Parts: sequence; C-alpha cells; structure tokens
Amino acid sequence: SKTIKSKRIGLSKNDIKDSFLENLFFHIGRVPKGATIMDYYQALAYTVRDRVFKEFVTTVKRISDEDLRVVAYLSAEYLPGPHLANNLLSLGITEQTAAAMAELGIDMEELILQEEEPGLGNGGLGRLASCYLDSMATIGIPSIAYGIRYEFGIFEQHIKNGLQEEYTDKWLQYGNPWEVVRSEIGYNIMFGGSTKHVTDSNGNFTVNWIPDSKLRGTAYDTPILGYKGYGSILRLWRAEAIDTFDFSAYNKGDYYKAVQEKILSENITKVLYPNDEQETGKELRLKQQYFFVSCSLQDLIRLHLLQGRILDTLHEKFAIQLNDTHPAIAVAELMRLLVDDYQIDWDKSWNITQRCFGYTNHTLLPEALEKWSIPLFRRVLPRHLEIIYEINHRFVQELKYQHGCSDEQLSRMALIDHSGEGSIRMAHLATVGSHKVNGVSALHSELLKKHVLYDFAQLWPDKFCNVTNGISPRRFIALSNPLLTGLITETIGSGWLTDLKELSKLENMAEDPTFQNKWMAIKQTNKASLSDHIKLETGISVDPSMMFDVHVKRIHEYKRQHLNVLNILHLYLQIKKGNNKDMIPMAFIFAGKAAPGYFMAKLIIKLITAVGDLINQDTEVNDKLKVIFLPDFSVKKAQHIYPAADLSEQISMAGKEASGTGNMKLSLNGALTIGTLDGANVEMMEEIGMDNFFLFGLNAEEVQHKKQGNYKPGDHYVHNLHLREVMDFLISGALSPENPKLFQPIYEQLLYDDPYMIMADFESYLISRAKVYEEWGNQSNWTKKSIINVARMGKFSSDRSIQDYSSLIWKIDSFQNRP
Ligand code: DL6
Repeated sequence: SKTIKSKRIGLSKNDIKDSFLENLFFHIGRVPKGATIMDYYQALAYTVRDRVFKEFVTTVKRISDEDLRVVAYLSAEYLPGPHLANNLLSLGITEQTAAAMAELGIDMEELILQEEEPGLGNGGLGRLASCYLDSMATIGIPSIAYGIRYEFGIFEQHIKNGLQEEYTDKWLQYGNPWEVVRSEIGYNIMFGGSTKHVTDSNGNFTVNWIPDSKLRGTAYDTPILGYKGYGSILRLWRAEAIDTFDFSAYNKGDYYKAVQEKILSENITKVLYPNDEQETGKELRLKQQYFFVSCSLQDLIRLHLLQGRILDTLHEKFAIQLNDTHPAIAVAELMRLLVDDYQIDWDKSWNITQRCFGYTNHTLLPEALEKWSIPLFRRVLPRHLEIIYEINHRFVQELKYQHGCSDEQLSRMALIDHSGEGSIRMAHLATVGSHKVNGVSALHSELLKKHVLYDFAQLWPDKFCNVTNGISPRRFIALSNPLLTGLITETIGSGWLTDLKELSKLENMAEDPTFQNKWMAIKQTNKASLSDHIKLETGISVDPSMMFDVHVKRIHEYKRQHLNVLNILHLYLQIKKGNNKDMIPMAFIFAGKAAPGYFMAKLIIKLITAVGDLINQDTEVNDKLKVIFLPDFSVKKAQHIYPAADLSEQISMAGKEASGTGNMKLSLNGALTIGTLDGANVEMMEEIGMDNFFLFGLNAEEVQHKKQGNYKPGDHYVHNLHLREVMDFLISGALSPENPKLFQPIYEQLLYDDPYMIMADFESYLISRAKVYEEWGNQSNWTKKSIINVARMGKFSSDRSIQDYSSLIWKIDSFQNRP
C-alpha cells in the first residue's frame, strides 16, 4: 500500500502518467481509446489535485498541531483564473507532466486550454483576493478564504455590431474537478420574520429571532497551493433548501410548490451581481452577502470550539479580513452569534468583534460605497437591524460624551443615514467594528483619511493604515510569460519568483546589447502570438512590429478609455491631413467589460469599435494605426495580453482609481506606462523613476481644486485646436453614418460637464505621448527602460502586500519564520 500511496502522489513522469491513466479509468470511466479531450483534461486535473491535496493536508495538520493563528479572508469575489497550469507550476511538475502526456500522444497545452475559469468576480477586487490567496499559501500564512459559489459568474461578453451583449457564464457546465463538496459542513441561515425580546423568571434577557425562511449553506472546497509552498483553501458556500421536496404539496398535486423552496433557496447563490446596479432594492444581493458571511462565521466558531477553546479567545485564533464592505454585515452577525446564540454579554462580544475584524476599503467612488435601505434591511434581517441600531446608539453616545462631537459630526459619522427612507452605511459599520482600516495604495489611503472616512481618522488615527496592492508574479509572469521568465531566471536565478525584489539584479543588464536583444526578441515573439490571437478572435491582422498600446480593464468613465479614443481620432485626422511622415505605427488594444446597466460605458465600447471599423478598413491609415477591441476579458485572456504590451495605459482621473493592479501586471511584463498620478501609479513612478514613466495630467489635488472652482470644459474646446477637431469629428456622423447622433451623449457630457476632466487633461496627454514616440524611436533606449521597469517593480508583489497585512494588521507569522 505504501507504493500505491506514493505512486498516487509521486512527482516523476512515470508516476504522473500512471495516475493519469488510473484517474481516466476510475474517475471518468474511460480508456484512452474513445476518451475526449475533455475527459483527458478532467483526468489530468484529478491527477494534479491529488498532489495538491497532499500539500494541503500537510499544512492543515501543521496549523492544528502547532495551534497557529489563522487569517480568515472574507470576500464576495474571487477570480482565481484557470487552476491546472498554476498548480503544475506550484508543484514544480510542468515539464514532467508535459512529457508524460506526450508519451501518451496528448498535447498538454491543449488540455490546459479546456479549462473554464471561475469568473467569480467583477475585476480588480476579485483578482486581488486570488493573488492574496496565492501569496498566503506561498509564504505560509495560515489561511482560509471564504466566498460564494456563484453558479453563474461574470457574464460572457460578446461584441455584435460593435455593441456589448451579455451571455450567461457556464463555468460549471462540465463539472469542476478542482472542488470537493463537504456535505457535512453546512449551516442553517435565516431570513426575515421578526424578533421576540424575552426576560425569563431569573431576569435574564434574551432575543429570539423568528425567521420566516431558512436555508442551508454547504461548503465547496478548492485547495489552493502556493508556489513550492504551503496549502490554503478557498471555501465557497452554495445555498440549498433544508427540505428539498415538500411531500405534502406533492401529495396534494401541487408539483410546482413541491420544489419551490428548493428553487427559491438555490437562487441565493445563482448569479454574481455585476457591480453597477443601484444598491437599493437589491434584496437578493443583501441576502447573498449575509448568507456567505453567516456561513463563514459559523464555520470559524465551529473550528474554534472544535479545538476545545472558548469564544472569548476567538480573536486570538482568527484575524478576519473584510474585503471591502460586501462582507461588512459580519460585524452585526458576529455580535448576534455571540450575544444571542452564545449568551456572551454585549461589551465582551463587542471587544471580541472589534479585535477580530480588519476592513479593507477599495473605493472612494460615492456610488460604490454600499448603503442598504432600512425598510429592506428590516424585511431581510430584522435582528441585525436592531443590533446595528444598538451599535450606532453606543457609538453616538461615545462620540457625544467622551469626545464632545458636534451634532453635525454625529450625523456625518453615524451608521445610519436618516435622509429619505433611511439607510445603513456599511463602510461606517465596517470601520467602527474593526480594529484596523486600510486603503490599497498610499494615495488612496491618504484620500480615505482626508475625505470618505475623515471624521473616523481624526477620532482614531492609529486605526488607519495603508497596504499597497500587489500581484502574484507566479500567475502574471511565470505562467503568462514563460519566455521572459526563462530569460530572467537564466540571468539572475529563480529566487525572484518568491522574492520579487531580486529583480533589481536585472538593472546591471539594462544597457547590455546582447541582453537587450534577447529581451526585445521575447517581446516580439509575444506580440506575434497576440497578433495570432487577435486574428483568430476578431479577424483583424495586426503587424507585430507596430507599437502595442494596451488599455485593458473594466470599462468605466473614470478609467477614461474615451480619452485614449480622442487621441486615436487625433492621430487619424493627422494622417488624413497628410501629417504622418514620422508617425509610429501603433496598434491600440482594448479589452474589458462594461456593467450591463451602465449606458455610458457601453457607449464607450461602441465608440472604440466604431473607431476601429473606420480605421482598420481605411488603407490610407491602417498601416499606421489599428484599433482592436478584444471581447470577453478574463484572467485567461489577460495572460495573453500583458506579455505583448509595449505601452500600458493607466490614465484614470487622479483620485479615482484606488490602486489598480493592471498597471503592475503590464509593467512587470516590460511595458512602459503612460499614466496619471493616481492609485498605485504614484508609487510605481517613485520606484521606476520619472525618466522611465510617462506622466501627464492633473494630480488629485488639482482635480479637487478645479472641481471646486469654476471648471469650464468648453474652454479647452475653444482654445485647443486638436481637441476641437476630434470633438467635432465625434459628432460629424463619420463614425456612425447610420445614426449620426450616436455619440452625442459623450460629446455633450465632455463639453458641458466633463466629470472626469478629459478635456482638461487632453493636451497634457498629447504632450506626454509625444515623448513616448520620441523614446520609441530609439529601440535600444526603450528596451533599457523596459528592463529598468521590470527591475524596479519588486515592491509590487502580492507577497509583499501579504507581509504588510501580516505585520500591520493580522499579527500573524508565516511558517517560514517558525522553527
Ligand atoms: O484593490 C483592488 C481594486 C483596485 O485595484 C481598483 O483600483 C479598485 O477600483 C477596485 N475596487 C473595487 C471596489 N468596487 N466596489 N465596490 O472593485 O479594487
């Protein structure tokens, strides 16, 4: 049995081959003859999963044996990307697995392509959570991540006639070999109804919540393996009915009612919400948040008590991190569990609660700061409303009597906003209920203290800190860019994969012509491969010798994809006028999803594709310019794009992008950045140096100042000829002959309102771009800057971010630092 065991998890080519055939037979019920490519993918996934489990089980045993403190990461979104290639990398078995498959006549790369990625997030926030899981497992921070197992993740984006269309995501259609259902780990979750306050004959006061519906959350576990490191777990909750079948209804012939409860319950985890809709009225969304939070907290309490501990020490065992306000209801839920279910007194419960939680804020956008209407809250979570009122009451008393706050301050800081029908400010609940609050870049953390949470920062300056975001170099360099990874490793060794600062050793090579040639050749190969991909997806040919100017991220007005488009139109008009002698051939590559209900964002996609249609077909222009919109941006697609970029567009209006992480991914793949002083761009520029970064635009303070003054976007139209030309062109009908007024809303908004200061930044953008063209003209110099960019980006590893969280907030030591 020993040999079977070791064979099952062995890492040699032969062991992998044997396990693969075994899994194909026993798991999938197939022999190679007659197996489909999907059968092969699944068999390989099980083969790799077995090996991942070994590491995972070892880590769990160590956490339990050594009784270690654990991070519980609560996030409503994750974007892990495909697991197979990442797990092969983490296990260090990519080569022998490819060889094992080759011996069976199978191309491993083809199997890797079969995997549907779990699109359980909208964008940066979800991907950040997955980078952090990767880093916690790599460094060895004991961790468990909790979330929602959405049956349908982020919609699939199709582009038809230049417009975005949304289709249901089908990530589970062929099953999911990476997860294990833990049917025995499940919790009952209650909704609605009313509360009953009871004092018994001994004078003990209790509150009973009498819900009007209940369902069950079941755990689905995906093991996560760090790079040559430790294990962690992503535990996602699926909603199920407690009684899946109502026999009495069935017996009465009401077949629909017999399964109605099952359908209603399962709805809770059916679909990921795109992040655009108005919060008010989104009952299902509130239920989702509460559902996953309650399951997770009940699970933590179970794990804690299982070890024979008492709840008074919950905060000693767990550091619970709230990823934005989506899980902020956890503050009230933990109070309910401690006070109502475990009868711990309020003050002690509050002390435990505050010491458990840390809260990360990811946005300053007022429309993204969650608020729940009180009538809705009362309907869905009546007991929590009472608890929040009580937290608020005590907090307001403290502000008034201990800190002497004015009525104005009280109403600004309260958890309840009394305007209209009244609402609960979830960011305030998270702030009051946590011992630490952090922003995600230095600038964002400062702005958080200066604006959105100003009063709280005045009151509790020590509560606030910054943890600048980071990205996983495994996912976004090693997996995405194997050629660059090879060159870097051959030059400085492989230490950089777990200590990104080691990239600084590349700086010595920045001016070495042989190294530069290798660097350029790799970029060229990556561009050629992206060109093939573009051709396949869109039918458009792009010459890989063009400069690849890349703007990939969610489509949002504050991210200013339309500023980029105005410049493209400017270039187009220059060519048309014959001013194109020294123009550098450029391919503008866009990708990103617009929230389905966000009219302007969808119009911006239409604008990009319309400009593309005009330019790509015009033979007078298309050897100088190409405009591509790659549909359905995802982690998988992003991995093709980042390695091929020459220029990275990070052009949000200063003060709006909390951090950005695409900026880091592109720069770490050798793209130079054109950007504003926003989010983490600021720190990137500090590290990389002004000479190697194309800065432009107003800074956050100037934006603020202009907004408070008498900003007239039309003045820029009047004074800047180039701007006037492109704006006039926008509504000339040339872009949309069938509907000449199509882009009028963009035109009018820019001219008369311009909330994102596009008109104000246009000229500065063009000046900065002129520097880009100049630098591009000297390819050796450009390559030197590209190498320097990579060499100086060591700070932006998610390993560093996790170390910061561990030391500043969680006070958790990694396995690496333990004897
Ligand atoms: O922190 C991750 C990511 C940042 O990089 C982006 O700058 C920021 O926009 C994003 N924030 C959100 C918040 N959304 N909501 N609600 O996605 O977080």
